[in-house]
Amino acid sequence: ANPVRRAAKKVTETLQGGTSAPADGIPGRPAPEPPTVERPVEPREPLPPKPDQSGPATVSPTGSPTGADQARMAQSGSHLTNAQGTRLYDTDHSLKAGPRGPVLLQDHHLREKIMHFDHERIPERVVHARGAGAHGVFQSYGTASAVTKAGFLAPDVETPVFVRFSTVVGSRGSADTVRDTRGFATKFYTSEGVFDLVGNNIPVFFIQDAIKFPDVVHAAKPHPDREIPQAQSAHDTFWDFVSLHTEATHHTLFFMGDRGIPRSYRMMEGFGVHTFRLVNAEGRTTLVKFHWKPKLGVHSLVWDEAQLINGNDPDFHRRDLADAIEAGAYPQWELGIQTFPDTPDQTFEGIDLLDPTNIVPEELAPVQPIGLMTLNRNPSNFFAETEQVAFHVGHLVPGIDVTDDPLLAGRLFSYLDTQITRLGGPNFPQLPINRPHAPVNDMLRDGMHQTAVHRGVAPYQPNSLDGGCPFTAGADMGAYIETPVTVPEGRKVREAPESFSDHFSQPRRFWLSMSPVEREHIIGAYTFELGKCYEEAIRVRTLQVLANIDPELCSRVADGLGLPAPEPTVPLADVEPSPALSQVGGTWPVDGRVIGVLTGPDGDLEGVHAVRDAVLEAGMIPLVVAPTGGTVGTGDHALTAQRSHVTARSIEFDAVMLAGPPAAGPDAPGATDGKGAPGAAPAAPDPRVVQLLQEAFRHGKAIAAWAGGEAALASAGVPADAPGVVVTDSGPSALDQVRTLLASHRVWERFTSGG
Ligand code: HDD
Repeated sequence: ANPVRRAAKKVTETLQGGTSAPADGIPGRPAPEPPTVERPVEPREPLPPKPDQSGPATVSPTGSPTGADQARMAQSGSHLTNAQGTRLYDTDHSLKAGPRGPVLLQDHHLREKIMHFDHERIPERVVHARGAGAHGVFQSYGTASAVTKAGFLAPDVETPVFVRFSTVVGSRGSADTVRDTRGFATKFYTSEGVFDLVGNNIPVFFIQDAIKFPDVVHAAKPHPDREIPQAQSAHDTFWDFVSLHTEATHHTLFFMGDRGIPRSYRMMEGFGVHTFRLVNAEGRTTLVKFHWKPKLGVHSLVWDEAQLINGNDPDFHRRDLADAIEAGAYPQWELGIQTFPDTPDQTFEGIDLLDPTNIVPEELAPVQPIGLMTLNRNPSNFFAETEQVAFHVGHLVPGIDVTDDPLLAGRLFSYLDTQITRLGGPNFPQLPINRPHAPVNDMLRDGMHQTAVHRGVAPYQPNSLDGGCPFTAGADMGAYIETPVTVPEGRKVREAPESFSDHFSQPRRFWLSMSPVEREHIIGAYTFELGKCYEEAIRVRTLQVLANIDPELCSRVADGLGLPAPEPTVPLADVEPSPALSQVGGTWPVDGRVIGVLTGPDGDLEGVHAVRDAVLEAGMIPLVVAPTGGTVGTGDHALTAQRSHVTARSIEFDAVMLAGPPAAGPDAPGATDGKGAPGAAPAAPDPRVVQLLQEAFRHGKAIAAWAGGEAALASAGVPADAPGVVVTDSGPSALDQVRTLLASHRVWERFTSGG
């Protein structure tokens, strides 16, 4: 059906027909290109029509080229060609000496095609290999202008961005919803050059000094002998390391908490982690920490759900992000800063700002919003954009400078270095996704994969042969000038400052800030992870770490492991909780939430139509589940089922609604048509529906039933009067209550003992 393929086939047939030139061509010249065929963009049921997906934008909102033209050039013209632009008439058969004869070595098309294929894969990222990206725009509020001269943070400036979210430990093909930290890296294509904010969804890090990065990563990666487990921290080497290296305690506690299993990339915070130094137009400096706050709130999966997802839909987060953007439910984050005076000791309220295992509670230093990011376009090509994007903490713009955080210092080396292996040479900034939108006039030359054709004869400074060009700029012309901070004099030492040695006060603050249900999740996570370790010594040592955080945490995990709980070896820190760390207790927008509506031929299809329309109206996504695929019902109320009992699983839905009597199970009489035998007692619902309801209930999801749908609840052991279970007389009224429940993310009352 593809018109371009049809056109190509026509030319192929003409050539094979033996004429020396196509009928519409001039002998000796290639046939003219057929007119460009616009491919229709069809909306995908049940999502609303997608926005323009016609390809990468060639011009940014500021009018500068995005570099995307180049990407299109690789696909210009409508005829299939080889890499040199010569048209091909057949790409399905090798050149042979007769149809059954040997393949000829002279088949240059075969050799080129296989050679390129053999080299299609590049090394995956050594960490953060698995990820998903999206384009968007950052709108500055201008509120940061007092503390930074960065042009993109001036009032009303819009800057194109590309964001890549990732897991850390797993390989490129690993599952999305593993327990792990998530990367949150943003590339701002500013008019003063590229600024990368390479952060995570957790505000602290495992190590205080970059020299420990290979250690923590080797410990977290699969065991080197058998290369298992994939994308997991629940194994001996990880817990061996973090129990010995107690500065990892805070980060470990964070990702044993709910932030280790986010519901969606759209519902994660992002943190720059380190303290950065901002410089304003007068040269005054301010220390800051960067925060991304999702408009949808910070929400997580529950562990049982996360594990089911990894089997059922390993691409869950990737799909969720792309589907939401395609449906027009653009995710948004506010960028904010915590600001601290740039004092010589670089501490705030006794907290060492150079120690990346510390947070500064928001109650002590509120996060001040400085702009809004909206992700509104999916990548056109995963490899060219998401895989080839290269972030670097040293991609800075005037007004944003680094501090002496020793973790940041090592990163300033590592990110450039890794691209040489991963992207095959030093010219990765020329790849379309990495190209700055500001004019580039560097004196970097040659190297692997050089695509620029430089002019002039004097790529050196100073020169007279190229007229002295290009010229260096001063501060008034937007040059990047390092802040002339005073460096403390000292001896050369391999040591950490004394202030880096408290590894338990901040973890204790985190624990005390959690709600009861979040604490249950943390206890469950430690019990699971340590229960997967073979070495008892590692479990015992970790219990000692937990004893130094909190006795209840330690004793509950010890109970689960069947081990005695040790006494703390340090005095328990006297710290105030930080309520901002808890994810439970608020209400948030429901945009992009997925509602599964279960029905069958006997269901209230009119009601389902009304619910479906109202769900779409509310910016959410309805998925109709019926016994089989295809159409449910007949006449005006007929509906298309997006999922059948074979393809549906609870994990896809944030809430489940039952519209009418449940379809009978496969063993029930007359079950094939979804109806019970005439006159027979109501048949037991399909066991897959029962399972779906049980999972949704166990995972704290809203469940609603009307028009007889409630009959399935009893079979699933779901009490009709349980919290978050709605039984009502019409679909729209059921949806109203489901919306209210969804605003709190989950029915928290259901989690009395973990989940
Ligand atoms: Fe890193 C990738 C975030 C410490 C070395 N890191 C990488 C990515 C993120 C982070 C989000 C993926 C970027 C992408 O999507 O392409 N890394 C962090 C944070 C850290 C951190 C928030 C601590 C605050 N990283 C860190 C250290 C080192 C590295 C201490 C080395 C000394 N990180 C790398 C790397 C990666 C990387 C090896 C792998 C692929 C890449 O850089 O481009 O260079």
